[in-house]
Amino acid sequence: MQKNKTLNEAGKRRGDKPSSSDGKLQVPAGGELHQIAGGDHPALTTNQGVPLADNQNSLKANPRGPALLEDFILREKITHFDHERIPERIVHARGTGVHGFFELTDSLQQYTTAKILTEVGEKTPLFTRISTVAGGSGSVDTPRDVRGFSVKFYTKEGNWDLVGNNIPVFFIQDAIKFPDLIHAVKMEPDRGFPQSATGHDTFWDFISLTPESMHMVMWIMSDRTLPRSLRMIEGFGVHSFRLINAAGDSTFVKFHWRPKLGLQSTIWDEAVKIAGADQDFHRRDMFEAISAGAFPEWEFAVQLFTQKEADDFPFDHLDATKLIPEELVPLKVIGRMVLNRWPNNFFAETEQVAFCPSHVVPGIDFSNDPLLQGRLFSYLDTQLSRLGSPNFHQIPINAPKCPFSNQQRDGHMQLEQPQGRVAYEPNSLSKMSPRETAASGFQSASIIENGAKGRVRAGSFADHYSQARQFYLSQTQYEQAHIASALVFELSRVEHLHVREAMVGHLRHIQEDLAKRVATGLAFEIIPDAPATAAPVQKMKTSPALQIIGKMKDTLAGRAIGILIADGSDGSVIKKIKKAASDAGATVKIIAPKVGGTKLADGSKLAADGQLAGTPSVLFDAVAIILSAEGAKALSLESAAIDFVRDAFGHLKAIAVDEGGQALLQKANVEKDAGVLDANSQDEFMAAAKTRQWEREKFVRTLA
Ligand code: HDE
Repeated sequence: MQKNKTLNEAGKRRGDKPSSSDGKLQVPAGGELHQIAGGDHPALTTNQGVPLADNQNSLKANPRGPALLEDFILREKITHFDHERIPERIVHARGTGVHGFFELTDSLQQYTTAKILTEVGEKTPLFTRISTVAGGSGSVDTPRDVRGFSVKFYTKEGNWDLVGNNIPVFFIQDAIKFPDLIHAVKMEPDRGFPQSATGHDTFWDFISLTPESMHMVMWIMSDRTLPRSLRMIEGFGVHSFRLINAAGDSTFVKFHWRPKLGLQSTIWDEAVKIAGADQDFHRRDMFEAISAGAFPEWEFAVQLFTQKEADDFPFDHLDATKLIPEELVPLKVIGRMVLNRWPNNFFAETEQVAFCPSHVVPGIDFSNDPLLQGRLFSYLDTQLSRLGSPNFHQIPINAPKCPFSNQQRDGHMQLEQPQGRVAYEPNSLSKMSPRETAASGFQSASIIENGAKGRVRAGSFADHYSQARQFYLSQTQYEQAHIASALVFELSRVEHLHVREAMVGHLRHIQEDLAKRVATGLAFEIIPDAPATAAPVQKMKTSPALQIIGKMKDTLAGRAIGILIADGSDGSVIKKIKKAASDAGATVKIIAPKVGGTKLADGSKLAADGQLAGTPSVLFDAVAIILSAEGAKALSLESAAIDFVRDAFGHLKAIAVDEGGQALLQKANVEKDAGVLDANSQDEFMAAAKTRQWEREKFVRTLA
């Protein structure tokens, strides 16, 4: 057989393999490519450091013969590959992680000794992971779902993990119900679907039998579970924690994250379509923002209250199905979080990061919330099975950035090589072994516990409807309609009539009109009976802080505008819109039938950012349709173009249109309203783009 010889130049191997490192490709008999080490390219080796001569071919008895077991290179590579996956998280499997820092702006010295909360101006490195709950790690970013909001602060006194959600309450009151809840929401075990969706029988069956979940149900049926961007969600520690000061006094605290870009959600029909258009919608948005230097930021705030104040609340703050309205205990902003660095490697960091609510630092302690108490066990336990070793704290993303040292030894994947013969404490043989820190070491709050031991749910946990009612009544009419419609949608997917009926029964305690709207949406002729309650439903003051619409910010920062063009479009109008949008902080993308270039009216060529068929308007917050008469005629024959306009209108977005573009609007049956604007009035378009055209909704869909 003819052999190809490579040159004996520096960095290349003499022998019978071809090379392309110098651009001179020599084709071997089989035609495969061999790239040779040299210059900045180091030698490719096995995990034992043995350089590889050939990474394209396994060892065979002859060129067309069987592979040989002796091929340790093939076996090492395939074995490693076979073991590349670790068990995904049983919940919160799909997540996006980013590095950043926390900066304290206001000291809590009066309440805590924790340095991270007392050293103003100090920047503490952190890693934040935002996740969905129900779907697997490869599921889409935009299901209707709670978002996990975990922050690992690498403080000078050890790691503090604040493992929260974007909703301030939870479904259940006691950790013993968590496996049931998660089994009910995840795909049904016999059929293996639905992936990442609450609209199925087992979820609503469990919920209908768990009245304590009704407050959370109001939140998950609201647009809070359909965020526009991970940069536009709030975060909550959910449980009450304790802060402990130098005198040993403790104060209760709830932790809050508030996004600088304000809150914004998509609407259901849009979220469904985004799932098809871009499965990674949120992860991509975060990646692009970090790459562009538009670093997302959140305010960090606390609600502080004493035991005495807690005793006067009309609910039990140890019950995770309750929140403390901001109007009752105002938020005190004490710092900010900025996310500014994408991980180097998704697996090493985002996948291997191990959050544990039990990771607290001196000055922070737990409350008796029974859900929190269960979590203090679960996370360490799950990390052992997920990461496979009690040494998971040595993985760089998990390792504290302050010195740490103890007498724990050995175990799978031990990376440390401790010196000396002492691995116990106390000892008198080592001059440098770690010892206790009496004054500044971790102390638990000194609390006197009394009462009878037993499996009992406290009577103070019995009110399941008052805060659900407060949440619903605090929403704008548009948000209430979305909640009612989401309930109709979800319950319409439930096959068992008795489950639908039971749910509507619960809604009667929350608000009679809500129950009626949902019953009508389900075509019930009789409204089902409400179940018995364990405690009367209280009338609580509405809390506007619970809205999304009230928390939207008047800004285009972090938002995206899409401009649809075709051959013959007016370049000057495109330019003006682009400038106005960029000046307002939005990103702008050009969409055209062909991505490589569109010939504008003046003969110049403009490359597009997205091809029309793959870039629907659901990916934007507002759109402009800039077309020549000819262009509009051509696009009128494209369903993607008609959907582009119709969806933008149906999703309540501002639309700027020039004379040519009007023809496409007509074809899409889009009539002019306050949100459909002349493309030459850029200021008006920018103002409308900052919000949704809520008034339009009644003309485009029937809401419950
Ligand atoms: Fe979790 N939860 N959870 N959870 N949780 C996990 O830990 C658990 C709860 C939350 O980005 C698991 O590492 C129990 C409330 C987030 O890696 C597991 C209970 C809140 C994340 C676990 C709860 C959360 C998790 C699975 C009821 C909001 C993702 C993988 C007592 C305050 C962390 C893992 C990340 C993950 C258990 C309830 C938030 C199994 C037993 C309430 C953000 O340990």
